[in-house]
Amino acid sequence: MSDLVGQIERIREDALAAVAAARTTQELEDARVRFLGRKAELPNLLRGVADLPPQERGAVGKLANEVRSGADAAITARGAELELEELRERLEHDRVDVTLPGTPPAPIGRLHLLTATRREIEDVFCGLGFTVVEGPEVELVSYNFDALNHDPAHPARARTDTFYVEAPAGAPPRADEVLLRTHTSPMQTRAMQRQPPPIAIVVPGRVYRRDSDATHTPQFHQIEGLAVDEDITLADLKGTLLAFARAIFGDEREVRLRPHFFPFTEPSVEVDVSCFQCGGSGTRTPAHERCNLCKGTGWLEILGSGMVDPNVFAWVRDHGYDPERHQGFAFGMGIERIAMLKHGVPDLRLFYDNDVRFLRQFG
Ligand code: 2NL
Repeated sequence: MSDLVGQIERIREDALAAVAAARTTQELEDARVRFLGRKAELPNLLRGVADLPPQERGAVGKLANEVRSGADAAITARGAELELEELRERLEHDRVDVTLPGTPPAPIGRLHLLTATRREIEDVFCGLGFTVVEGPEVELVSYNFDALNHDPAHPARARTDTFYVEAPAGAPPRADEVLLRTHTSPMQTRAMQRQPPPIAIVVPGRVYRRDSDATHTPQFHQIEGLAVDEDITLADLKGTLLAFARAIFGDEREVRLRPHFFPFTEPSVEVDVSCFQCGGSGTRTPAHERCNLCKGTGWLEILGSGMVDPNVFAWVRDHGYDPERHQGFAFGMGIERIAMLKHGVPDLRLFYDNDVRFLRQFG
C-alpha cells in the first residue's frame, strides 16, 4: 500500500509541476491529457483500487481522488491565467488598420439622366455666379400662390389641379393650407426672406401637379432662377439665358424671347433656343425635309421667364426688397423637358419606368 501511496504522491508533484510549467493553453492541455486523460497513470491506479484489500481501499481511493481534484483545480486556474495572457497578446499584436484603403467595388450604376441634367444645369448657373438652394416640397398655400402674385381665383389653386395635404382628423382648421408645391417658386420667396439683395439663386427640385398622361406625370422636376439687384434689366435676362442655352445646347445657339404671361413676372417671356438639329433652318439636308425636332420652325421652346413683378417684392419688403428700387429677372424650366430635347427622349414616362435598357444609355 505504501508503494501505491508513494506513486500517487509522485504523480501529484509531477502534475502540479507540469501545470506550473505550462506556458500556453496547448501545453496545459497536453499536461491535462498526460495526468488525467483516459490512458493516464492516475485513472489507471484508481481502477486498481478495487483489487486492494478492503481496509486499504478507503485511504488510497481518498488520496487518489484528492490528487485528481487538486490537479483539476490547478489546471482550471492556470488555464484562466493563460487564456487571459493569450488574449492580451492577441489584442497587442493583431491590430486591424482601418485607415488602409479598401478594395474598391466594381464600378456599376450611373446617375439617372434627370440627376445628370439637373447637375449640368446647376453647374452652368454656378459658373455665372448663382448659388443653388433647395426648399420644402410640402408647402404653405401662402408661399406657393399668394406670395407669387397668383390671383385668388387662379385655376392652379383648385383641388382638382393641386395635391392638398389634409389636416389630421379633429385638428382645428388651418388659416394657411398645406399642399405639395406646384413649382419651386415658393423657395425663391423663402430665400429672399433669408437674404437681402443682391441675390442670384437657382432652385432645383421636385414639384407636384394632379396631371397624368403621355406628356404629364404627377411628380416632375423644375429648376428656377432668380437674380435681383438695383440695376438688373431684361438685357441681363437675355444674356444669362443665352449663355445657359449655349452651354447646354451648343456654342452656335441663339435665343429669342416671345411675349407671354406669368402671374409673378411683368413683362413675361417664353424663351426659345435655335434648333440644334437643323441649326435653326427648320430643314434637313439633303432633301430639304422638314426638321422633325423643331417641326420646321427652327426654334425649340426651353423655358419661361420675365422681370419679377413688383407685387412679389412687396411680400418681402421687410427683408430689404423695395419694389421702387429693386428689380430682377426670374425664370423656370422643366428638367425633364431639357433632358428630352437634348437627348431625343421620346416619352416622359421613360424617366420613371426604371428600365435599365433606357437608363444605361446615359451618364
Ligand atoms: C415656366 C415658367 C417661371 C418664374 C418661373 C419666379 C419666381 C419668383 C418671382 C418671379 Cl419668386 N418669378 N419664377 C418666373 C417666370 C417663369 O417659370 O414655364 N416654368 C416651367
